[in-house]
Amino acid sequence: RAPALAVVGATGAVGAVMLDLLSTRRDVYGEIRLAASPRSAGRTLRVRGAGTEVAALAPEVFDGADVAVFAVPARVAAAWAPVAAARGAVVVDGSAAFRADPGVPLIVPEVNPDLVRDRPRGVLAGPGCTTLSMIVALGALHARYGLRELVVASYQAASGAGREGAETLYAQLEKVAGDRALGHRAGDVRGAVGDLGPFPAPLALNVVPWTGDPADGGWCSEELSIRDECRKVLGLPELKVAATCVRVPVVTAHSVAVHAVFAERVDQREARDVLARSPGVVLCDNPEMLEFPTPSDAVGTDPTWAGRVRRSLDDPRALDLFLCGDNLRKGAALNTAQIAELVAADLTP
Ligand code: 2RA
Repeated sequence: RAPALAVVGATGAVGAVMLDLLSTRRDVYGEIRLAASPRSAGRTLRVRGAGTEVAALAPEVFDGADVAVFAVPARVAAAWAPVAAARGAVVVDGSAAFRADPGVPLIVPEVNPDLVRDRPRGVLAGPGCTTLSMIVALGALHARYGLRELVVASYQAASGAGREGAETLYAQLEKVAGDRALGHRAGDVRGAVGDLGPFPAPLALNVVPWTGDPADGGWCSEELSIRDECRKVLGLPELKVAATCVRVPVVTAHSVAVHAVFAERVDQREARDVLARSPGVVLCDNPEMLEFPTPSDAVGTDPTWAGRVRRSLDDPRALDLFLCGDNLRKGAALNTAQIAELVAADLTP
């Protein structure tokens, strides 16, 4: 029989994208059951064209499920993934709960698909949305040139901080829209936007060099996560990574400016070809025509968009490039769905 799937967190923002993906990608599942917190349970959502009632999250949800995808906050995943695994489901978790766990492979299907068979705890994880905005392109370049060092600056969208993040940006934009008196004196935007929501500074008419929580040495947690996740996915535990994370007034789709140093000399045309030929990457790099990726063009799409590919002027082994990807699709639901499809294929005789 085709594998049965449980979707945990079906009513959230990432869960909604997951249901859309399940309804539009190749159908590899038998039964699909939906679960969410008791507060959201009881609703009927459409998946594969059929109304499906959302059950309250409980151990029985996983009975008979072969695969369980989790689109929930890390604390919920930490509590419930072991329950699902104990009942026989292979868990695919999109949260941060297990990313650093040495017993849990961190999977990006375009980069390290074979690791899905190595699941000692019955749990697989995907990286965070910022790593996922760049890792497919970087994995392809690494396979050709051998990655040695990364210096990256992120331009992260408000929805990376959840629905509250996107709502806060919209509310702030409404307050400042059309006011030409703003943006000339220190603090005038801060005074105008009102509630900062999940951000430490105004996001409208501004950029904020901080995402996540404080970490040692002045880093923010997202910067350390990017380092850890790139190392783990690429299997490069010594990779040098310096990240600066910045929140920008974009609703959805993260961007990353990358300086990547390789073991070998790079060639601009060949690097573009490598990216253009890589599944999951679209090359959009026509500088003469001022064509390059932007988040407002990448939003709602599946691939990583790559452009501004240049050989560094001062290092023939280094490339500079600009990448964009939808943080709710490849950055969350799509990567989880792709991993689950690999598991389903592995479970299907
Ligand atoms: C964000 N939490 O804040 C996401 C990144 N993983 O954009």
